[in-house]
Amino acid sequence: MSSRTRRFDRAEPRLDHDASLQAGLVVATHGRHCIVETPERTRLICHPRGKKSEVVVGDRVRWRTTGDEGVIEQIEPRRNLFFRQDEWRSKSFAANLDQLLVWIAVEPVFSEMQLTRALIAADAAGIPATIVLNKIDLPGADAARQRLAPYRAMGLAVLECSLRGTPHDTQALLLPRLHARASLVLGPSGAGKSTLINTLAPHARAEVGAISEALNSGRHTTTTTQWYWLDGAEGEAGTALIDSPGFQEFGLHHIPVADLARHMPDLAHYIGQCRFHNCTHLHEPGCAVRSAADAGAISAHRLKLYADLHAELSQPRW
Ligand SMILES: Nc1nc2c(ncn2[C@@H]2O[C@H](COP(=O)(O)OP(=O)(O)O)[C@@H](O)[C@H]2O)c(=O)[nH]1
Ligand SMILES: [Mg+2]
Ligand SMILES: [Zn+2]
Repeated sequence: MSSRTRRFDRAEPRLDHDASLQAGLVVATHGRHCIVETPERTRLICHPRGKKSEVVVGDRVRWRTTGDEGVIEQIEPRRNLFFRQDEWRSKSFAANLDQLLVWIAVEPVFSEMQLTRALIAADAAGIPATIVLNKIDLPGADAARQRLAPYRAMGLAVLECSLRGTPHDTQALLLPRLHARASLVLGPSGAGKSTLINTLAPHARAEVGAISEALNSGRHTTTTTQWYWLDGAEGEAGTALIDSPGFQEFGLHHIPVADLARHMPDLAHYIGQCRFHNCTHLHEPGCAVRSAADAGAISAHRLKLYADLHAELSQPRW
């Protein structure tokens, strides 16, 4: 897919090299401050230079010390950037990701629209996605599983787990998927994201807690994005989970409406077969996407999500 090679370097990183600068990884952001980790794994508070340069978790940066703190002078070019584009603002989640882990649960019942939005944004950013359905110990597990059937059928990895179950099973299931990758954990509040990080990275969580609390005025809910190394991952090429705060809205205004179907794999499979090359798959004759839906090969609900998103992205923004 051509979008896989597209780059989103919105912060316009500077490429010039300055030997007096030190390398670092942005592991948390708190408004204008961020926490940078050195290659030796020490962490310090840094400020980005200038008003425009926005650093995000996962950014590789070059920085210099000023007293106890640091100033970020350069952001290395990003391999990818996962962000949403709401009507009036763009919100970056994290950069340089190997995977999006969409973390949903049997309860609270997940929104398929939010799930679809996250998957479209990931595809547009060239980031592979895995869905994890948590809390399969609860009675609604079968219904949740059925709602996820179309996602499995379109080729996505859909895992199931219960963090209430034995931690060992969860680790055996998840660790091979996470190994040596940086995974952004994204999902609704209450789905078990904090429980996941407590299970897989209890040590990292405690460590990050102290420095973050100082910046975050002691709040315990996730209000900022945080990078966690998994325990025991040192020397193993680095397995990391990135926890992010919840969101109300997940705008896709950065996706051209004509590209929408291309980022939905179940629809994308048919788009080359429509009679018209610029088919919107809403009403044209000879539409292969709608025929596939009529034949049951695309779920009616997914086609409805597509139509709703198409309408949203077609609205003039001014
Ligand atoms: N029944 C059940 N409850 C779970 C499971 N995983 C997490 N929980 C509970 O779900 C609630 C929300 O979890 P939390 O990790 O705070 O969710 P977050 O908002 O996504 O960070 C907590 O009370 C957890 O104990 C699970 O697999 N099964
Ligand atoms: Mg949480
Ligand atoms: Zn069509």
